[in-house]
Amino acid sequence: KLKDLSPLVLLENLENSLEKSHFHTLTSSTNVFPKEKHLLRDPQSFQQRYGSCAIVSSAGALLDSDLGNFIDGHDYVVRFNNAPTMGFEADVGNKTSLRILNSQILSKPQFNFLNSSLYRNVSLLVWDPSKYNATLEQWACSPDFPFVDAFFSRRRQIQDEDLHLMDPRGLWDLWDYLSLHSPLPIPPNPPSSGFIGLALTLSFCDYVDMIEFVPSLRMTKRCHYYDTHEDVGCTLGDWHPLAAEKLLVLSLNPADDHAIFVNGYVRIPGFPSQLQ
Ligand code: NCC
Repeated sequence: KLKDLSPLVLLENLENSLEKSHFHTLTSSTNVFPKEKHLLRDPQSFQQRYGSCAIVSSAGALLDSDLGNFIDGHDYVVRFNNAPTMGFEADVGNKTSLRILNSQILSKPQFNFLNSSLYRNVSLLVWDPSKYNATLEQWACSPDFPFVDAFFSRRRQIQDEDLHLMDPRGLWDLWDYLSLHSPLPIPPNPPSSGFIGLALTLSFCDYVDMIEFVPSLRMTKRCHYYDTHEDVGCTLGDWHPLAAEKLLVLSLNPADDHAIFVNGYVRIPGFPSQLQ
């Protein structure tokens, strides 16, 4: 159980369970979209190594954090969905290397996926949940949100873009790891974009700072730093197994309480075998 495992063992277990899993992006060797398979590209950007990486949660607690310079000082910065930087630079910085997008961003016109500057000149990683144990073919026939046309028409339009799609079975491999290491049963839904980002970056970063993922003393009912909507479910979890993700991240982190609860970040070393 979680409380008996050291941060290093938890991290090794995560690395080992992802190594043998489907936790990667779909490439042109995947036959699931036969007409478009040539449009799926190898994710070379995820094969490069970085020293310091920052994952910027979208939490309301980022407001008034003054963490912008700290975040921008990292070599690689991950953000999520439609979280803006413009107007919030002092608290969240403005550097973006990768944006992780759930499939709602591609499916709902309000997010303006094809035209918004939020999704330009950065690497993009899209995910859409499948049913547990569904095959790739079953998922491709009925994805959770109808994002597929937008994905491939953008690949056609902007050919040199670093745009990738997660294998949805990998999300459940990550869920299995979470479930196995959680003291209580977890909701039967895939992990949040934040936890997907952590699992991805641990394989190519020396260390990963997760900003306001484990809530600091600035915790607020506000869902996002960029809008006024209040919902504690955003921080504690309603659909995603977010509470279990946060407990696990806290257990992986060797940083001191001041860094976590006053400064607002946890620091997790990259996967052990990558650092040798
Ligand atoms: O809210 P969301 O997440 O875009 O946040 C990105 C990641 O930041 C972390 N977070 C966010 C808010 C908060 N108070 N605390 C946090 O720790 C989480 O790790 C989260 O993953 C998502 O994961 O993709 C999610 O997306 C939203 C929504 O689809 C997008 O923001 C677009 O509007 C989901 N909300 C709804 O569907 C209503 C959310 O459940 C998960």
